[in-house]
Amino acid sequence: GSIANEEQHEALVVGTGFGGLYALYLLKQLGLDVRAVESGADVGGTWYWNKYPGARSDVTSDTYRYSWDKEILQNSKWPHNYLLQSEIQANFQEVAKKHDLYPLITFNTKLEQAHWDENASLWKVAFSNGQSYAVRYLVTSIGITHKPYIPDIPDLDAFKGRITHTSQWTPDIEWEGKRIAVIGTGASGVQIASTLAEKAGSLTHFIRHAQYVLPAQYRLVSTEERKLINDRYDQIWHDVFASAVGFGFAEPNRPTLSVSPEDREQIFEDLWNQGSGFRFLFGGFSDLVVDEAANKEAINFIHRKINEIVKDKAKAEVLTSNDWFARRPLTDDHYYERFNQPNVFAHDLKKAPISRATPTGLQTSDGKDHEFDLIVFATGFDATDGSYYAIDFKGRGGKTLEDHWLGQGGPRTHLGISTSSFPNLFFVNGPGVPFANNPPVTEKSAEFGAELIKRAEEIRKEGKGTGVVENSKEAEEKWLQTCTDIGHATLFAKTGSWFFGENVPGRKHSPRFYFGGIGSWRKALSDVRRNGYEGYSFGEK
Ligand code: NA7
Repeated sequence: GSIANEEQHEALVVGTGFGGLYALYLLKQLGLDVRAVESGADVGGTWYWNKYPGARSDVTSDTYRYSWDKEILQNSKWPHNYLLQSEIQANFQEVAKKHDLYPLITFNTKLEQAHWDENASLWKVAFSNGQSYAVRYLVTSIGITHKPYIPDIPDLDAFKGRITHTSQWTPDIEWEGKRIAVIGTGASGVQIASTLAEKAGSLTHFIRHAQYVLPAQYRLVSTEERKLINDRYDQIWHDVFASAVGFGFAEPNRPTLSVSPEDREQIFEDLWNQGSGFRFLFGGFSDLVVDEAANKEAINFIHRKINEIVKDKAKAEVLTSNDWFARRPLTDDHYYERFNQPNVFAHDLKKAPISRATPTGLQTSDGKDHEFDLIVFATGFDATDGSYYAIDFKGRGGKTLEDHWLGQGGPRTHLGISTSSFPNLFFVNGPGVPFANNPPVTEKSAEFGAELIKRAEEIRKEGKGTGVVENSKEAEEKWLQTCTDIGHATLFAKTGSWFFGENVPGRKHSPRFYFGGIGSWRKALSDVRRNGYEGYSFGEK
């Protein structure tokens, strides 16, 4: 039944980052009565929250943006080859203003509950501000890295200094001249450690798994270069959407061992000088993430660089990884050289893990007390599907998403877009979308959801059925199998990370992404469309 303060709308979008803001625009264009809720105080999603010093994109400025607004694409200003957090945030604000999206968004408000009402064929949703809606369509774009993960450290409350997680950084945090601990060496940990080290009193990077960090080669983009990019934009996006990883650089079809050692060294050197971890991993050779011998060549090259840059051999050793170079590649211009400062330390957690916190810092298992004013957790997120478990979702028969996903070993979706038993629920960037440059993936993901909604509305209005959209169990099992098979053919599957849900203790190893690339995912989407939305039912009579 309906409750007193329940508002009726046709559709609700949850989240206003890359995916949500575009989904909101698309549903508004369809003429639906649509609203959005956003837990932050402004648009931007991940880029609204992650304001830590050094937060920036490591995808180049030309393709780390929307492709669909040609006017903004041509005119928005980006002086450098990478975007700072503030620049990305400004871009979101520009889009939201131009397309009149602000009036549709309720800020500082979380979706807390979403229950499917079988009789009414509506989602009954409740928010942290006490409001509730009944909506026919629910589109979630709640972020693949939203819910912070902070490991259990005994006695952490005893620490008298300041504690923060990278995604919870606020500008009032004093750090210049302070003694700082950074725990974690993912994209966030490397960026923040490199930036804080510049003006810290001292900085210790606590490293459990060292990583491979490639330079960014951050620089100004000249007017001529920008004009060339603007002129080529149609072609750039065409290539991005047909490619594997979608970053705008060419993806050569050249195995690493097909060239001579001298040529290989030169190619790696050129990639190093061009900048970007993504380019290094995907823009030089075709097989670095699938062939062990190829991967080893890349590893050896980077090890040589670390040894050239880092003068202190003991520090260099801690910074040197023994794992495959098959996690999310990292990018930073100054990370390794910071360790040449006498006040910057690399602590090997494999040798001496943190045993507990003390009022003045952290104690490691070798009995050493490390004193700090500030502890930064760069320990990542309960990523991808993790964002969903914070919300009380109930689908058909009261089934929870946690049951449906974790209860069966991991999330399963049809193409990353939807899941069975949860009708009229559309994920933007759900588990099972391609691992690739994120903005292009969110666009195609939002567009496919909007397309299914459009089709459902047609069927309902023509009286041909209820218009309730749901994918079959078989369809999602098949996609999960595809993601598993392709994932297991890569070294990503052998290198524990959030790509397979392994960063959160207790989770089973199961793919969170499709590693087959954007181009072939789009082909799968268009095959579904061509075959009358194969795998989907629309409540046809
Ligand atoms: P990531 O990539 O998940 O990195 C988390 C880091 O935290 C990683 O180095 C972990 O070490 C480390 N970690 C996690 N738990 C612990 C404990 N208990 N002790 C020590 N170290 C720990 O998160 P990010 O925020 O950097 O990046 C997430 C994505 O957001 C990123 O890829 C971007 O696309 C945006 P491990 O290597 O597992 O040993």
